[in-house]
Amino acid sequence: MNISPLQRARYTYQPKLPPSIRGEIGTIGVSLGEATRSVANSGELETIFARTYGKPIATLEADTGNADAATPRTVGVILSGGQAPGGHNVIAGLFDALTRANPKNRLLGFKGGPGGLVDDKKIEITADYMDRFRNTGGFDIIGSGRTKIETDEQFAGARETCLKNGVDAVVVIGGDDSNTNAALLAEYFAAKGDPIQVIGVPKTIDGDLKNEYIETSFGFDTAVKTYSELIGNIERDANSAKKYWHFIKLMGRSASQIALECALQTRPNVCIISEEVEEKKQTLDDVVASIVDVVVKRAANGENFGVVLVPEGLIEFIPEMGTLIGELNDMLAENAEYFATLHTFEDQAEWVNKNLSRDSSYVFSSLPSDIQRQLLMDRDPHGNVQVSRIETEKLLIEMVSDKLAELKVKGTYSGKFSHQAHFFGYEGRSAFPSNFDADYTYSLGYSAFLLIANGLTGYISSVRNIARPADEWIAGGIPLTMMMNMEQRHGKKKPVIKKALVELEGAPFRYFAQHRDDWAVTTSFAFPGAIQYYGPDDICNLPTLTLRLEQGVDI
Ligand code: FBP
Repeated sequence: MNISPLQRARYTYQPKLPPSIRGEIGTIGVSLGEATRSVANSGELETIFARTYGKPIATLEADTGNADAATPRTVGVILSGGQAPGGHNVIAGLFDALTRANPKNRLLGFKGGPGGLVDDKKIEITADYMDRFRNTGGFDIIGSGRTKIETDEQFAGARETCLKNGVDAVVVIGGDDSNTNAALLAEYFAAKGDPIQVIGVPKTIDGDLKNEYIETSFGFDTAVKTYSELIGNIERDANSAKKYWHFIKLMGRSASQIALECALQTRPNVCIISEEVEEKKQTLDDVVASIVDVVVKRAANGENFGVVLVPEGLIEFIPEMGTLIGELNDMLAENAEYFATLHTFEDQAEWVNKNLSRDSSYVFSSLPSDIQRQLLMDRDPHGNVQVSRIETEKLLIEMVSDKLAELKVKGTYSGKFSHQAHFFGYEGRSAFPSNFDADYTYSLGYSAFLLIANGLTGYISSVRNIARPADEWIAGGIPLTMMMNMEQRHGKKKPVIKKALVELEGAPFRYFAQHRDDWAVTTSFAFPGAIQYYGPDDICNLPTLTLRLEQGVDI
């Protein structure tokens, strides 16, 4: 492996821990609060999670003692879903806590995601192996995957693997769907009477796995800083050449958390927020009209350039598109076998058109054929449409161009609309974790072991108060069932962790809404530059603006 100077330097970075978990492992205990309830559908969830529902919130406490800390343990770990910067440090934190508790403890890494647990594909993570991945991006230490453990055979396979290898606890590092899986696994082991604990860790660049106790998912910080660097560079390029409108689609699945944070950091001319589009019931034409309005106003000032940010999930939030995608998801789930026999796009489109409702069929037919094809592509293993593969930025460019051409004929617009399309997603998922993510993830992994050592299962590792310096962080665990509700998936109601979408009443959106009209017409671009790993705190260690605005910390 070629090791860059930065990688070599990062190997020696020592991540910070919350004060309550800095002492000897055997001195760290846990205090438990009141019983908890799920965010909704408590009746159904209490039945599904008969043994693990409603546990209390756990806080890790220094100097309280834990007599079981040094009990020999074998822990398994899985990375699940899309890459997010800091995954390696979760494992490093887990490894360090586990080997400090008892040097004979073992850490097994199940390879390629949850499928590795089901099929018993693993490696033992040794100190030397671990050291090659500290403070680096990517998930290549053990790989990741999107397999969902859902059939009886898969649950039985996971159990067999654990029993065979003497695994006492499994740590699932994943997003909302993967942590739902962790909760189901914890319940399954409890129902079988196996003393195998399951602890989740909140991962996803999307920033949509959060609540009062999980203040952010790891990876969001590094990803948004990476995209903001790139957007800022494009803005400066646009402001220099003054000839292009750049439409930039940003990853984030359903939530616009990434787009909003990037807008706060870079002050583009337009940033669409899907949640607002849904709230205002804006049609695709309305969204296009709002962009056209800005293009026309800037053209009137002689500025035929600009930057538009588009969250990748937008398409699902436009009411008519959302209905269409919902119908397609159900239809493709219910008729998967038949659909697989339709080999040409023409046959697929014809079948789909026949079976959609009248309105959705009209919407489907009115879309460019590339977008139609993208809407029919495979769903992910959780039944979601893969929004990263739908070229919404190109759809918007096409529709804005058409509208501007009409205005030109009417004589109400005389500018020039040259455009560039971009998609930023994968660029940010495996970057070297920022200092924030390196510290946060190491703390999450370390806490995950402490929850195990304190006998808990069905929890997600939590580190709070993170808009402030690590010296003020609070470590603990949140019961997974507390974050759940029931939702329609694959045509059936399923327990899932509720996604945290952008709140229109929240401080980050309100700040954006106060400033966006200014940013639209008066060029106000901001250039955050590259993530800095070494230097003063206010350059290297600041959390996201979202976190600071949410927690009332000065920005
Ligand atoms: P997770 O939810 O698993 O963290 O993945 C997030 C994400 O990066 C989304 O932003 C994106 O839509 C999706 O993964 C892309 O998936 P894939 O890596 O399978 O192309």
